[in-house]
Amino acid sequence: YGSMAGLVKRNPAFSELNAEDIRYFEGILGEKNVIQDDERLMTANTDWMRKYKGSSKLMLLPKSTEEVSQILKYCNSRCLAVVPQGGNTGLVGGSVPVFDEVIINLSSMNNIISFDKVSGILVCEAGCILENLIAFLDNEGFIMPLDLGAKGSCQIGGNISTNAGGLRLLRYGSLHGTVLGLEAVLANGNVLDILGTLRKDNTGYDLKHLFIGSEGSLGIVTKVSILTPPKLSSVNVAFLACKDYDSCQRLLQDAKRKLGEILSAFEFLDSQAMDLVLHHLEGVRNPLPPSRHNFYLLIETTGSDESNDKQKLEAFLLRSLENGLISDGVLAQDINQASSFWRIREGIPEALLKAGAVYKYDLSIPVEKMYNLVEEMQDRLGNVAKTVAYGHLGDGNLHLNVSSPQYDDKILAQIEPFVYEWTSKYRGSISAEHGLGLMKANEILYSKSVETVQLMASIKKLLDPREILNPYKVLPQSLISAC
Ligand code: FAD
Ligand code: 2HG
Ligand code: ZN
Repeated sequence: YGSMAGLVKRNPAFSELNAEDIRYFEGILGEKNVIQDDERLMTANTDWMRKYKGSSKLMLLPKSTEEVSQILKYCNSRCLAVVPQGGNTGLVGGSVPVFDEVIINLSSMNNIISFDKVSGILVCEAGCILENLIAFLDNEGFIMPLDLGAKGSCQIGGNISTNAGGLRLLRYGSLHGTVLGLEAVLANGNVLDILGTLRKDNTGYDLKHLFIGSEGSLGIVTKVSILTPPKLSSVNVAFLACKDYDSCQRLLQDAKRKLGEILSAFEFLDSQAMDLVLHHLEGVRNPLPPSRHNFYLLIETTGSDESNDKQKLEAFLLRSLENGLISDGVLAQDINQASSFWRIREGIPEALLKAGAVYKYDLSIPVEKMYNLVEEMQDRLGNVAKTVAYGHLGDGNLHLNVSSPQYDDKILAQIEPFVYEWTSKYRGSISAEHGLGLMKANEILYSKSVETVQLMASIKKLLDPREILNPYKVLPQSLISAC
């Protein structure tokens, strides 16, 4: 598998599931929402990369906050460990059990509760699939403030629990800004109602932030209130080629200045990422005339003045061609062409999966240093594995993937701890947007001080004293005490 599950030991303080537990859950949820079927369990036990695999014998599908509360209250009293699960698209082994933890999947809690057209505030249940929310809002003339390649499966509760970044963060900011409130069920079953719909509320500590990005380790998010921007009429997408990384950086600086308020995405991929997509994804082709380019950029603008916005982008592209920052480029002529450009960028994780084994690193690094790491990594790996680099350049977020036909400990030893040490040296983050999960629970000290991690552990202890919520994830094993 190439995962770290083998390095963790089951906490013996956790109880094992028995027939009486099953009867209790069937009593509160109804038989059809208590899943013991092998095939469904196999899917729920396995992560998107097929790299992390648990052996849970039970998945529960609650339909209401009250049911989540009853489940947790019971699990806490029995010391049964649980894994909150959304769309199971997480990339750090956080959404599947490590051992026999009970899976609590939120997919049946998928109702939209309210939408206020004046303020743009959407309130919904945590199990709503992101793409369904996007479609609902489109009908109302609004958009979600976040978008990501996994939108067809990921849930808003999962997005919030991972503090997902994605393709629009550059324009609309992180979920810490756009989530206005939420409802969460604590380990002991208590329901915390902080489902505010206010832009401004300074009455004491803003506790919703604890649940944004805590990866199911502090509570189960059941409802969400989120601020959505209006859908603007003019969206333009350009796909560009650059000869070197320095040009990509300079273009980013120019784009921020010259495109200003209409800039809505600035994504990059290197030639290895492009080759992979063209090779593995059906129907995807390079929109630029055949020629070898080292880097590609996808720039999107979103505004309200069709002719002005387009003119602005065209003038920017022309200038960039003239001053040599881009070596080629194409502007999408219609919505289908725009989607085909996005398909190239969003399809990279899928193409990597098809190529074989993949080691994923999701790093925040100062933009000017970012590609040095990729080059140093490729030098270390020689020809035993390939680096594939892409990401949200506009946010300083590099997705460094190492691709090889099979998982191999020798390759892993070339990558880690080098990648974490390098990131730490530049005061970067070893998890820009995917979280720590199981993969990086023991690596947190590369990005956070001992005092900070100790405070996190105290907060965990306060909210989940028996540590039943998503054990072995997020915080180092050494801080996880027995129940
Ligand atoms: P899951 O994978 O089910 O769970 C993720 C974590 O959240 C787990 O720790 C789980 O325990 C916890 N969790 C889930 N639901 C709840 C809940 N209701 N309450 C409490 N805890 C919960 N991520 C980005 O940030 N940016 C991207 O651009 C991006 N692109 C992606 C593209 C692809 C193709 C794929 C496969 C993944 C991508 N991801 C990206 C990662 C992933 O999609 C996100 O982390 C997403 O937010 C996870 O949502 P989910 O519903 O699938 O959660
Ligand atoms: C993306 O931006 C996702 O495409 C996935 O965050 C990144 O697969 C990855 O490394
Ligand atoms: Zn990403």
